[in-house]
Amino acid sequence: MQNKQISEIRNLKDEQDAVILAHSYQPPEIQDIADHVGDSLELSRIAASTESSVIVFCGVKFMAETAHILSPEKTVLLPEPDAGCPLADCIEVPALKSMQELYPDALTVLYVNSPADVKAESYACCTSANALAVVESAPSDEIIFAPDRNLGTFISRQSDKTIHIWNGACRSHAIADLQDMKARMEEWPDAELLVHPETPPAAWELAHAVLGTGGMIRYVGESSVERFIIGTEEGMVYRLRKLYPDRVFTTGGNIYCINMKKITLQKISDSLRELKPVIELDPRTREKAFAAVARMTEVTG
Ligand code: CIZ
Repeated sequence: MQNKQISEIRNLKDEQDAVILAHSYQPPEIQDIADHVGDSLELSRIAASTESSVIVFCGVKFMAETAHILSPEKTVLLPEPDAGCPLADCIEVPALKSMQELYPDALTVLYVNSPADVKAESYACCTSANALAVVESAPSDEIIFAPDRNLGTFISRQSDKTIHIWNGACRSHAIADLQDMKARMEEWPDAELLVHPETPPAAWELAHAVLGTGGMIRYVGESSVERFIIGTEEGMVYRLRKLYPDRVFTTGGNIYCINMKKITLQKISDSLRELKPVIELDPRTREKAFAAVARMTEVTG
């Protein structure tokens, strides 16, 4: 059954001149069928430069919206329209505007995990891969960082700027199970624990390194350590195992995002056949958000 679905997707992809992008948190079979697997920053850059006329985005809604903002002339498909992001949902325009009124000299740096209309009110977006670099390159010593409080705190500890942090969090990472991380470390005392900056500061204290997913890939590649405990969404363990078959990886903290698991092979195939659901944004919002998203893609982490 799976083989039939895979060959159907490959045929439809050619017929529709499509490229399949998958986030590193996607399930194994989705990562395997994708043309590119990566983090938000890598996938945004590919979406901006691809020559394919259709982009099938296997991730969550804000990621597909970001691809649409960068490539409005392409058809961007999100095979499961209900794949949302509770972190993105925890910020809305009126509340951000109130914070901006409170700190009129601050520039807003917005984690890309956010709605398009909020991006439109921000100076620049960032991902975990380049958050510090975006904050440092913003032409103000005062920054509003939203919506992830843990990433904001992580950045503020490395920057001399005054950073006002929004009180939002990723539901999966913020409740990382520290006891599970400790138990894995006891089982594998020679292993290194890598955690995501969306996890709480107490997890950073246990960890050997605090990194976004792209940073984790680089870190493992440059390390001579054999075993790693991965404190981010569990899909990342599959990605790392594929990239580094000579190393050993396990999950740490039981971090699981239900929204990242909503896309299936069947949904990709239906989406390609029917060319829907298409991501559309109000053109004014899209155009206004472009500057903030483009700044994100220009800054290297
Ligand atoms: O930026 C991304 O893609 C996310 C959600 C996590 C990461 O660290 O790559």
